[in-house]
Amino acid sequence: MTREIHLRTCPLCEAMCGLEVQVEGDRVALIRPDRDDVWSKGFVCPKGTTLGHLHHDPDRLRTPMIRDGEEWREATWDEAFARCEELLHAVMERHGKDAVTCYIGNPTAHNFSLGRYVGLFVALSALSTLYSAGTVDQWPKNVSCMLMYGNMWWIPAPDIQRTQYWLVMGGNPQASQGSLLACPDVLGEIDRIRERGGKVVVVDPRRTGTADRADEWVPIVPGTDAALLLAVCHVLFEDSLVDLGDVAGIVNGVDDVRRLATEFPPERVADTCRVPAETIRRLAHEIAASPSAAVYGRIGLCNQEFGTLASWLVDVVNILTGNFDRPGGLMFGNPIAWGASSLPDPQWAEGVSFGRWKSRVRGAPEVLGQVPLSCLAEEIATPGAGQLKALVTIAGNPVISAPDAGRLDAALPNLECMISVDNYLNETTRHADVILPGLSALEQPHFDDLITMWASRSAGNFSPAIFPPDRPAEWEILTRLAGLLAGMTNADIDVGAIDDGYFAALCEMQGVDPALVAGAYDSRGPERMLDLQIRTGPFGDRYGEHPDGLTLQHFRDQPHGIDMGPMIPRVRELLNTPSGKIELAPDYITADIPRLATRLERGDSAQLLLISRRHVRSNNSWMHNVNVLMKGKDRCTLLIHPDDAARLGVEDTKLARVTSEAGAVDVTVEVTDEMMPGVVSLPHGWGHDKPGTRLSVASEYPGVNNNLLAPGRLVDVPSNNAIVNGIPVDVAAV
Ligand SMILES: Nc1nc2c(c(=O)[nH]1)N[C@H]1C(S)=C(S)[C@@H](COP(=O)(O)OP(=O)(O)OC[C@H]3O[C@@H](n4cnc5c(=O)[nH]c(N)nc54)[C@H](O)[C@@H]3O)O[C@H]1N2
Ligand SMILES: Nc1nc2c(c(=O)[nH]1)N[C@H]1C(S)=C(S)[C@@H](COP(=O)(O)OP(=O)(O)OC[C@H]3O[C@@H](n4cnc5c(=O)[nH]c(N)nc54)[C@H](O)[C@@H]3O)O[C@H]1N2
Ligand code: SF4
Ligand SMILES: [Mo]
Repeated sequence: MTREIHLRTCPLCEAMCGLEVQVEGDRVALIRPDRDDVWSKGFVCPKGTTLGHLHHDPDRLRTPMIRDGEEWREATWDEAFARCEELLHAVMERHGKDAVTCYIGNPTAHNFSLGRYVGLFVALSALSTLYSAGTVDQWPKNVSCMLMYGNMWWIPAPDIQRTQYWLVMGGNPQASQGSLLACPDVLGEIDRIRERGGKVVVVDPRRTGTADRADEWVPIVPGTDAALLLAVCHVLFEDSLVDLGDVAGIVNGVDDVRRLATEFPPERVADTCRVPAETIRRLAHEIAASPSAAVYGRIGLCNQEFGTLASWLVDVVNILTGNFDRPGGLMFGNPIAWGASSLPDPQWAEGVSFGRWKSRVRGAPEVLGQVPLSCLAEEIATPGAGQLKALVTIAGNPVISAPDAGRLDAALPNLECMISVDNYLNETTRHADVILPGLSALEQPHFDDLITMWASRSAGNFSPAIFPPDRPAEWEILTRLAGLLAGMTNADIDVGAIDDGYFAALCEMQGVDPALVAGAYDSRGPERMLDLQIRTGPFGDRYGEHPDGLTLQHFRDQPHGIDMGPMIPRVRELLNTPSGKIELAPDYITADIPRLATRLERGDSAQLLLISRRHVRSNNSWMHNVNVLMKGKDRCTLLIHPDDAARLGVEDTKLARVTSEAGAVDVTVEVTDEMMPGVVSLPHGWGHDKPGTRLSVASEYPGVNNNLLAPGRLVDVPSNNAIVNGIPVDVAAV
């Protein structure tokens, strides 16, 4: 049989690797890296080569599913949407619209149509609350970027391809491939930094695979990075190492940071962080002395007790040392196709404020429009006016990924209506009334959107669908669901007309007359939107105004992608704060420093502290159904230092019980000196032992869900982000 070759970008993570997909008939025969991809140049990880397994996975849903008592039946799309209308409208009539909410999960950021249409869904559905994986992920960084630069999604990333010094805090690209830092082959970049005489330091409670590739590993007590970074600022001021460089004229609040940092000399924080004061002093001097340096923090700095302070201080150190908005420092991406998230958000037209409303049950004030994900369970389970009765999940598995996962799992059956837009019948969607499956990665086009906002280069690559589907794409599903939530009936909803309205609004935001460009298209949906994103982006043709500029057609013609060069200084163009300057010391954030000071008084935990980890062969909770990724030794183990293991009498390869105030799990122990004493680690994304799922491979390797241990009440106060790192636990032999 002849083999067709298709080139496409892997949509699974922020590395955006170029793949060569070899197809025989309707089967994927082989996937290997595309060595000529302008961005990834042949880099790939084991997950990327399994897109064919995902596509052919017999467990993957291809037909809508409707619950019939305890049974499921396959349904037509018309039947499924009719059932959605019936259920949603019944809840809205009986309990009002405030009884309906949605949960938006991580793959939304990676999916061609979900990423571009989730904004339409949110605007049109006009739900009063929504939950997302954001508050178990990067919400602290969203808060700090919103207040410092004026847009929550312009997140500056380390320019690791040009830096001479990289300080990695709470990130493990060896597993994750980099996050809020889009660059292929991050470990290769670490080697290259070192080859050109630079230095890489990893601050992490665990000696990770990334730390092994770096020059130095600095173990730190979970949740104490903000104290360490404030002490770094202290040293920068004390030793006259502050030099803002190019951004000197556009920064407010340097004196405020100086004043605040005075209170945090390294000697004051050293015991709490368990990092020697001289190490902190040396790090500050190394950052300041290097020709260029980039401090970077990721999930370990967000999902922790002082996530906002830590995320903010990462940027502060870069700014104070002149490593901001210049090559080799922290820089903003310059996407070829502007991301939907970079558009001005009408809710902030009058400026940003917090706590505009509070959650009903625990009274959590909203932050950037969301309350903690852990509120969802109690809002469903607690009777009274305003109780949630209907939930729409979009590409999310919160029964695994949300703190206090056991409570959410127990609460979901109380709903009168649950609709899931998802490709699997899994731990979460087993509670749904209707499941509306999306397309596989190979059934839809691809061109990254959000992620390019922090990409190391202005590169782009368009992937047409390999197996054109015979069913709706997710943008159509979302648009129809949003129409139903807006009170329309299926008969009233004209998905195409709604999309035309959306497209026209986007054109107007870009200063393009929709009537003039309408003729350029004979199709609707995200592909049309992508062409607009490219043509009105920084390199675009603006529909003929710049005849040499780019259009989507250029990417169709160049299947290995187009690279328009490295990051460039952009802060002056992007700044959107009321003052027009970088706000180095936003009051909202610095008001949290007293809480950090209290932490310094608290002393060491008598209990062990549990942190999470990732593995290169897992992807959050949903790729454990790919058999080729599951071979090899058990990865869902409790990592524990030999001294702790000996003290507690737990043994390698034997079971231990891990107990927190939220719950307990029994898990296999792995004794290793890669953990610092006093800290234990479990991977996140496991716990596939629930009945009623359709995950034939994953259920053979269930593992345990570490979010059964994460108490939902624990949040980083200014951001509402979950604390899933640094959870006090007891460990005992079973
Ligand atoms: N303890 C602990 N908890 C954590 C974390 C941690 O480190 N530790 N990390 C947190 C982080 S950073 C994140 S992002 C969240 C993730 O939390 P979630 O987003 O809730 O979880 P995922 O495991 O990514 O689940 C993705 C879901 O989308 C479905 N899916 C996959 N691809 C598609 C698609 O293309 N279309 C549709 N419609 N569905 C699709 C899958 O079947 C699955 O149900 O977990 C968070 N929770
Ligand atoms: N293979 C794979 N890739 C992924 C994912 C996946 O599940 N699998 N998930 C994707 C998603 S949704 C995300 S958000 C990114 C996350 O990307 P990363 O942030 O790189 O994620 P992790 O690999 O979990 O690394 C987090 C590190 O933080 C450390 N840590 C924990 N607590 C603390 C602390 O208090 N302080 C410090 N300094 N360090 C701490 C942990 O030991 C761990 O090494 O990865 C993405 N990429
Ligand atoms: S690193 Fe792996 S999962 Fe991420 S884009 Fe590349 S191949 Fe895909
Ligand atoms: Mo994430």
